[in-house]
Amino acid sequence: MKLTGVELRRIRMPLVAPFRTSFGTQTERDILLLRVVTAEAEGWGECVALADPFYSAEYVDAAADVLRRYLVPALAGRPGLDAVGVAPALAPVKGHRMAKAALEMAVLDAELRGQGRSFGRELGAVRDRVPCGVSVGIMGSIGELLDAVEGYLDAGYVRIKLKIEPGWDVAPVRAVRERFGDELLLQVDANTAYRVSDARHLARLDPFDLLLIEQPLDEEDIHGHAELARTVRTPICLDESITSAATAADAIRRGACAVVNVKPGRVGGYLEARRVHDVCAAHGVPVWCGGMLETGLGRAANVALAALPGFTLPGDTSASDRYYRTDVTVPFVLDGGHLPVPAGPGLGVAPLPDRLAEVTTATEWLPL
Ligand code: OSB
Ligand code: MG
Repeated sequence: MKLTGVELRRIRMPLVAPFRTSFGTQTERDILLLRVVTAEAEGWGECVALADPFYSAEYVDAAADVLRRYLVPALAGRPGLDAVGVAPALAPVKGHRMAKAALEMAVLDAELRGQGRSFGRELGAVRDRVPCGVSVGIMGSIGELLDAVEGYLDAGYVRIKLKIEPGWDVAPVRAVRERFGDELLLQVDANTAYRVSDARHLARLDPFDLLLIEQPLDEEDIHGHAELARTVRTPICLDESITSAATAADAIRRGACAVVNVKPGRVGGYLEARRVHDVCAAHGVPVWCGGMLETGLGRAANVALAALPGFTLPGDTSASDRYYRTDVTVPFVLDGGHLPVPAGPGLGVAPLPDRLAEVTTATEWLPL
C-alpha cells in the first residue's frame, strides 16, 4: 500500500453517566481518531488513551504528539507497507503502545477494506456473535449500585464487573451476590488500588465465587500478584500489567495470573493482541476482551477479537448505549446479551459523517 497521509481527529463524547473507578471519575471522553488514506482505501483507528495519565502512562495529548512527531513520519517512504509492517517500522520508538495501536489499526482497516476482508476473518474469529459483560463503576451507595446492576441485567448483559477500591469492595460484592443470586457471572476490577499487605482483606471476597479479581496491585508488581495468588482463592486476572505477549507469558509462568484481560491498545495493537491470545491459549489460560470506553470504531474491532476461540469469558464489549447516547457509527445494539461480529470489509463500520462532524473538536492532516 502507498499511504497518502494520516488525519488526526479529536472528538468529544459525553458519557451517558459518570464512570467512577479507583483512579478517577470520567464524565466525557476526549478521543483521538486516525484516518489513514491510501490510493485504494481509507482506514480508521481509535486511540484508547484517556485524557489523563491515571490508568496508564499514556494520555491523549501525548499520543497525538508522538504520532505527529515520530510515528506517522516513521511510515514515510515505505511504498510496500502493510499492517504487519507497522509495528517493526515503529519499533525504534519506545513504549507509546496505545498510539502505535491506533496507527496499526487504521492501516489494517485500510488494507482489509481494500481487500474486501473483515477484521474478524483476518484475526481468526470463530463466532459471528459474542456474549457481553458490563463494567459497573463505583457508586455513591449500595442502593444506587443495585439499581444500576438491575438495569444492566434487564438489558441482557451476561456478566457484571464491579469496580472496587478500599472501602468499596466486600460490601458491594456481598450486596450484588445476595440480591441477584449465585448464578450471576460476577467479577471485580481494582485498577491497582491495593497492596500485597491487603491479601487477607482481599481473601474476604473468596466466599462470593467471583470469576476473577482484576489487577489488584501495581502494574509493575508481577511478583506481588504471584504472592497474592497464594493467599486469595479468587483467580487473579491482569489488565494494566500485560503490555505484550512476552509479558503475558512471563506473568503466567510466574504464577501471577490465571486469567488475562486483552486490550489491544494496551499491548500495541490487534496483531499483538492476537499473539497475547495465542500465548494464553497455549498455557490454557482463558482470556477476555477488555474495553476502554471505545466508540463504535474500537468496539467493532474488539468484538471481532472477542470472537477468537480463546476468548472464553464474556468481555467488556458493551453496547453503544452503555457509554454514549449517540455513537459515531451505527450503534452496536445488544441482542440476547450478545453483539454481532461485523462481517463487512475492514471494521465493517465507519463514522457517520454528520455525527462525526458534530463531535469533532480539531483535525490535522499529516501528509506522507
Ligand atoms: O480497567 O478495564 C479497565 C475503562 C477505562 C479504563 C480502564 C478500564 C475501563 C473499564 C470499562 O473497566 C471497560 C469498558 O466497558 O469499555
Ligand atoms: Mg481493568
